[in-house]
Amino acid sequence: MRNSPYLKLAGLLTVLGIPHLQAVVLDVGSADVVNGVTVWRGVQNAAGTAYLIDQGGRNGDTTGILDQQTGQNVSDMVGTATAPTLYIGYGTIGGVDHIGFRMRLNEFSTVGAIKQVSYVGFDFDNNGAADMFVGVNLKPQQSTNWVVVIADTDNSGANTSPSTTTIAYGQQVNPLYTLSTNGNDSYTNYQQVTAANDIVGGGTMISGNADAFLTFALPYSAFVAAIQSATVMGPSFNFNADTTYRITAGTSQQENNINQDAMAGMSVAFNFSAPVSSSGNPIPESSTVLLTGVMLAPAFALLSRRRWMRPSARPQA
Ligand SMILES: [Ca+2]
Ligand SMILES: [Ca+2]
Ligand SMILES: [Ca+2]
Ligand SMILES: [Ca+2]
Repeated sequence: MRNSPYLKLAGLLTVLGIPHLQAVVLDVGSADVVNGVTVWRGVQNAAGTAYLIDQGGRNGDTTGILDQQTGQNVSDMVGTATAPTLYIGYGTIGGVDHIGFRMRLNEFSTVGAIKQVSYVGFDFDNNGAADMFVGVNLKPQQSTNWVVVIADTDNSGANTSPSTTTIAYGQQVNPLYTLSTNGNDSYTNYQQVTAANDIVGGGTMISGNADAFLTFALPYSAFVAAIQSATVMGPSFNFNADTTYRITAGTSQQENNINQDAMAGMSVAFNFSAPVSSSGNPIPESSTVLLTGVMLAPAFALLSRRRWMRPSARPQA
């Protein structure tokens, strides 16, 4: 095992400080588990004790089911103890590293019927304030044209709850990614939840009708560049594949806020996840191969330090 090609690669990447993602193809349309390997990992709650599932907050609702505020259950994020609301995935699309997200919505409909923006929010410095949002825009004028977006915050609001966001949609820190014209391609997917694609949740139908998986991915390099842009965390923020951060999610009728469903109440603090990282390490269902490789890589790297160091970094004899 110690001399396996994977460990050599992991050790090399560790020494060189290059982010290394799980070497799987990230299929946005795949089941959550494929051939026993978890592709889409259910994100855990802040305490790391269970899946992060949507919480209520409207009119005393505590279920998170049918709690969206504008009347469209296609925008109602839902989950149960065995069916996560939010998933994260890492891998390659077309040979390029991508990061992806999947959310479980209460009602499956046609792509054209969805008039929403679905956001994942990120707290990179763990201060309880969202620093950036990534999502899919399915606004009416774009209902057949899925746009994966990275939205900055303009820092004028607290961004600690859905009602205090200042999402600067017009100031994207990256260009819009117009990745699909039909909602189902290599980067975006919308499908009915079934037992076949919802291996962990068993095809649960929350509130009596079929649920939907909304899935999207974006280039990892664009994700990192946005984080390190001056308007989000700043170029000095050291982000790599092992940096941990917390995520949450929301749906909205507008690009610049969250007004339909949030992971908790609109006026209470964001319901963020347990720490995740782009290498997937903090998420328990990481594949054995990945975990083993990452855990052993530093030791291997130490043993092989001279061999794998860049020539310029080697101590001079
Ligand atoms: Ca909710
Ligand atoms: Ca909900
Ligand atoms: Ca349902
Ligand atoms: Ca923050």
